[in-house]
Amino acid sequence: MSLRDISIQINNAEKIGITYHVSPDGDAVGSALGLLNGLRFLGKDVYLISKDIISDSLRYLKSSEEGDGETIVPTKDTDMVIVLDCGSFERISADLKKFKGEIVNIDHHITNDHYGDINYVDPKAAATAEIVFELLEFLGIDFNEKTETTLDVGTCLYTSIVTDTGAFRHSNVTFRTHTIAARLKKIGVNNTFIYTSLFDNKSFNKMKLIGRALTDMELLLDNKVAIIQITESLVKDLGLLNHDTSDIISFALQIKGVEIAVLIKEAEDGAKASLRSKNNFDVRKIAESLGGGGHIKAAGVKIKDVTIKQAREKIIEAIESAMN
Ligand SMILES: [Mn+2]
Repeated sequence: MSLRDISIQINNAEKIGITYHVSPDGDAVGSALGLLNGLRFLGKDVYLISKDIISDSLRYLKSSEEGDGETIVPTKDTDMVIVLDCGSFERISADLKKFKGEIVNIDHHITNDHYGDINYVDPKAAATAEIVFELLEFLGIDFNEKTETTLDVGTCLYTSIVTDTGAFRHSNVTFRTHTIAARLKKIGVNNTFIYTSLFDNKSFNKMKLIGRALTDMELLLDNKVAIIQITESLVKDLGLLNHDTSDIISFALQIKGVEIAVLIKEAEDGAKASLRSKNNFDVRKIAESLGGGGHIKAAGVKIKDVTIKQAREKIIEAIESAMN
């Protein structure tokens, strides 16, 4: 179904829930709140469904307080749920098992399994927010006009784009990405404020964790692979349970000659690993060989019932065989 047709379906819906993937990142939250605020401005009855509590670093987005982790099931009168930035039914931050209405799945993950009644998956979109921007235009939001609404919505969508493009540095950035960003800039979206809120906003202890993690980082396999390990005791020492580590792993990729960065985090029942690659090395394959998944340049895996040391051995082995 085309985006224009989807906009007509949305216009026909009476009550709409909007949700995203579990542990929502800046794209998930920005896309959802951008759509929510836009639809609300257009007079639609719309609300957020979220098992997750939206992280503090995204609280500057309008209506983010509605992501309080308390609305999990759609209300009885909901006839449509729009799921954004989520590749599979299992990963939705909502319980839709008993939902009888229409599920609209809008996403940019190439691995999306088309779980919706309506599916719109565009892997060329750097962020799901690019699709939401176009959808909102079809719905009647005029992004040429500077209003309180376009500014609020624009701040949400710009946040998504900055998040999923690594602040415009990744290879997923296209002409469309910059065009949308430029149009949002033109109506007054504050790129510096967004960047600062997202990245220059760390707690002192988070910075210490980065320091300790980097101190013990190792280079392996001809200095092409950087490995960072984070133990539970280190995280507990610094009072940083459930913190995000995506910014730590990106430091490892900044090293000259490093092709693959690995971050292994000790968990209660095993270890979680994130993998990133700088050029074209497919880390998704490595993650998949260990039971995980993701994208070519960013993937993850959870390995159960292992020590962090054993997890490290398994991952190195998998990388070694993938490199040969
Ligand atoms: Mn995304």
